[in-house]
Amino acid sequence: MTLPITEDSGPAADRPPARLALTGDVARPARMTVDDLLAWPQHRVRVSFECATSGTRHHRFTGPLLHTVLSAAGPGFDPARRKDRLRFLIAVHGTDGHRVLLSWAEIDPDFGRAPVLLGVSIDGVPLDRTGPQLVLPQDRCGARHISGITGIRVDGGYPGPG
Ligand SMILES: Nc1nc2c(c(=O)[nH]1)N[C@H]1C(S)=C(S)[C@@H](COP(=O)(O)O)O[C@H]1N2
Ligand SMILES: [Mo]
Repeated sequence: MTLPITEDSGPAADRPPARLALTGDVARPARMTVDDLLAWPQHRVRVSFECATSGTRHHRFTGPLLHTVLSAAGPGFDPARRKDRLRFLIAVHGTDGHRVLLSWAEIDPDFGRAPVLLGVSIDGVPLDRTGPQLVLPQDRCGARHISGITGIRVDGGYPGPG
């Protein structure tokens, strides 16, 4: 009797590559896969963070800088005027609805210089089916390390007071 050839049919193997929608005040909105994100210079980082529920966690990530990827999309500020960038927000959301807001200035090399990555692998495992993960080496808490990112929206229209 011939047994059927069983393929790797785990949930990850069945899924198509995850896509991330880059939208908002950018000249070139895009839908990107983890494969697309490999086109940028890759950084590697070890992070340790504390989780309120599961204690200290350690991970290795690789991926491009968030600032590099978003800059290439052409955010709607005048790059020559540093002050013009300060009203921009970056909203990042994951498949499960977990959401985080960053300011543009936080990751801008002229201001906060936070080396935030769009992780494309975690602990040596590619994230092409799960989607990229936000990596914030400067954070003590793990909560902003959003996994399964489905969307990033750049928003320069935050209304000021009055
Ligand atoms: N999409 C998504 N990412 C998330 C969360 C979440 O609820 N949804 N929780 C965060 C929290 S609170 C922590 S501490 C880390 C935990 O990561 P780890 O358990 O995989 O180390 O993931 C973060 N990323
Ligand atoms: Mo957490």
